[in-house]
Amino acid sequence: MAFEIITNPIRGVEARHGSAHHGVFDQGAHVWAYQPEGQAPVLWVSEQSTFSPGLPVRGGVPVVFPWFGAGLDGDLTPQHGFARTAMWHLSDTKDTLDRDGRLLVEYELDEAMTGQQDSFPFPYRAYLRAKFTPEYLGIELEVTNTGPNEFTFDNALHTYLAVGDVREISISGLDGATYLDKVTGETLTQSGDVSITGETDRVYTSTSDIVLTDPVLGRTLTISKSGSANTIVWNPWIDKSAAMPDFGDDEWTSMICIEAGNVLGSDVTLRPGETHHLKQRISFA
Ligand code: TA6
Repeated sequence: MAFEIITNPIRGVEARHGSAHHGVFDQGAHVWAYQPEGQAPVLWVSEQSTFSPGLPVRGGVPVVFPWFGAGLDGDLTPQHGFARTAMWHLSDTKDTLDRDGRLLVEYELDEAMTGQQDSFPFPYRAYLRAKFTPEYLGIELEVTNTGPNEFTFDNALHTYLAVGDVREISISGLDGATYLDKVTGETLTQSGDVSITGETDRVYTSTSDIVLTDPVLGRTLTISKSGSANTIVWNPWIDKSAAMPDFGDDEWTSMICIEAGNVLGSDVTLRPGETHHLKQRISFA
């Protein structure tokens, strides 16, 4: 068995095998490290991130549920829902790191664990499954309506990817997709590949695979997904980075968020007993 239960900085699962390094925090079922043997870290975590109970970790893959941002009407807190700061239960591990370099963890959350949130008074059961392999990181957020009434929710896997220099990357796969530009408020259509030349905060309507080309790291990642109507692309650039206490002023050059999700007008409605699966796979092209 190559994984261990850690408590520093906060409780979770951490695994090292050779130069491979993977980690998940119990808080938020928050995947924070994925680094297969011989690879540079794939996920980005701010050096200024807090690791305090109840505060979101800045980086890795925050789980956004049951609302995105402040919700469709802009009146919900905490930002991006309560799942990323809730204590999830580690319900399963499958560790074959010593044999084939693979580790699977499963976390569980339900309304009894987070308490009935005034803003989300519905019984549910959620699972977060993360599969660490030498070839890919697969993450799934599964939500089941265990109550008598239908409910509607947003979700997202708010993935922070490490890049050599965000000004040099290219993101393909969104050509022709419409997007909400949250910086200007405009709704536009993507033409060609996406490059990052300033604060970028876009919610695309797209189910396509994304290819992230990083000439500085000399790496190409493919980000595929299912159960996801949206792809969200975010880089805070200079001013927004400086305004966030848990984000180093110069760190914006080393990250890009490429997120799978169902947000804004693409929220998910589950009738009693129905289940939704949101999946994202990050693989080496
Ligand atoms: O997914 C992009 C976004 O919605 C941005 O607007 C920005 O707010 C980012 O999420 C980070 O949000 P957070 O609550 O983690 O600071």
